[in-house]
Amino acid sequence: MRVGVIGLGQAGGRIADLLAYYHKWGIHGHIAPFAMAVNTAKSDLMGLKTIPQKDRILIGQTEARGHGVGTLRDAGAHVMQSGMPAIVHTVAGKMTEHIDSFLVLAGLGGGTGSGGAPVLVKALKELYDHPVYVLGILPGDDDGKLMARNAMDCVDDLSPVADGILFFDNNLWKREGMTLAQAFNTMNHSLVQPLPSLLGAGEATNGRVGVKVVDAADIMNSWKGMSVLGFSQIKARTKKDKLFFFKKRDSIGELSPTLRCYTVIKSAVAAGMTCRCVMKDAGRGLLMISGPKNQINVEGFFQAKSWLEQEIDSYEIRGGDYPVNAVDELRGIVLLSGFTDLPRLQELRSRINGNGHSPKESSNGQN
Ligand SMILES: Nc1nc2c(ncn2[C@@H]2O[C@H](COP(=O)(O)OP(=O)(O)OP(=O)(O)O)[C@@H](O)[C@H]2O)c(=O)[nH]1
Ligand SMILES: [Mg+2]
Repeated sequence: MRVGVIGLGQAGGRIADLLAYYHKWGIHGHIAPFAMAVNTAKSDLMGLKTIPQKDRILIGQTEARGHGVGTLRDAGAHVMQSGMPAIVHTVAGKMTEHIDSFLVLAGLGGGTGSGGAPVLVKALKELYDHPVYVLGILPGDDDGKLMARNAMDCVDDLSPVADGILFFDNNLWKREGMTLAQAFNTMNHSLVQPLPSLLGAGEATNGRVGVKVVDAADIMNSWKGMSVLGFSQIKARTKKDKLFFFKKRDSIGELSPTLRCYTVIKSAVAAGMTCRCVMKDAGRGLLMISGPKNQINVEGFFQAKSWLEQEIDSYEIRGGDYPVNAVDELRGIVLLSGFTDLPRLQELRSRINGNGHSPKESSNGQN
């Protein structure tokens, strides 16, 4: 699925820039024909590396004077509205490229991204027939109540207008012992890494067509409402591994091809979700295995699919394989979608209401 990427605010701009980088240098073909960044802070735009200068749009210069809107959502919404002619002009200039949908990226806790995302999504929906998806970053506990409130208000505003919202929870992915810049960088890579495998599946070119192809329509039909994404990878068995069969192998290395494919999907759900969820509340799902063609095992794929069917209690599961011979990992991707609520959203809601306790969850927090 080819997406037109628009990153808003600091977090949105950085993640859009990274996605543009993966598009430019990755092996997954044409996934993001264009990427733009929109911000009220000039320095954030200047710090980007891949998005071309002309596609970095500074809005609200009269109000924010290039310094951001200081976590004020209303101000973010206002400047997005007044900056819309410039944004629409740039988007219109990009539409000669074929895209299947828009992907709007934003930190939901700040002012520019949080206030601006619903305004932009509405405008894109009015102007184009393409679905509009949002990748929203949820604030961590350290970000405080104002950001929690902004995020919840943003989710309320986005839910009726966006086709799908994919959540990434900073609280779940933060790692201790790093500077903030390192932590953001690591989180952004964790978030962006699975996207080319997910989006690239339908864009496979000669020689890379799977046994069961996932196309843009499959992704669109699977990505509806609130969603989370799971990702895991295990090293594929190379010819060298097979040659040195007497070498001590780790437990993953000993798995049969069927079990390896099954395991990579289960691990994506168990350890690699962008945001915790209650699995059985998902309305639909999409699973994908990508990696060297000779390592993708159809039986393993179908076993993983029927496991997922049982876990999410829905027959609406799509999926397929995506052969990529240039990598030496087997990758499992699981998109769970159609949630009406998520444990982290409940947590943020109770933080705003002064109750710091987490809602009741299952033991591992995933299902
Ligand atoms: N994962 C991730 N989160 C980020 C990054 N930068 C900021 N955040 C988070 O995003 C939220 C704040 O959003 P920002 O994008 O900084 O805010 P903004 O949209 O620029 O809005 P203003 O600065 O208020 O104008 C907080 O939860 C931050 O922790 C980043 O690069 N990666
Ligand atoms: Mg900012």
